[in-house]
Amino acid sequence: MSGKGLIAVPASIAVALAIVLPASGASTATVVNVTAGKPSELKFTLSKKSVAKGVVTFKVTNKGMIEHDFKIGGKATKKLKAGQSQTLKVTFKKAGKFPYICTLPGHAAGGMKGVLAVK
Ligand SMILES: [Cu+2]
Repeated sequence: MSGKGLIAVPASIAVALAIVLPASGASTATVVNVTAGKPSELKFTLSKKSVAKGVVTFKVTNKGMIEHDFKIGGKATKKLKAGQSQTLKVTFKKAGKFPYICTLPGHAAGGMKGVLAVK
């Protein structure tokens, strides 16, 4: 009877672990931090210029003043307002060079694009 209160705490810890565990299930979890709107409004900064093939998680944050998105390998984030972020998971099955762009009108043409090497 007195143990009832003690059970509640471990249960909440178990829930927290369950959320964390699926990510570690992947053999190699590659994370690339993508900053949009920095160092200038129509630029991206990626934390890695090349990644190993497989599942890559892009953590995209808009640090600019206007809306941006991030598109690579046929997948794209929603339009992110200033300060917003979104995680995008993309599976690269083959090595190669994968261009990324911001799809908002004029942004890629203005320099908001680049190439990620997959090895
Ligand atoms: Cu943009």
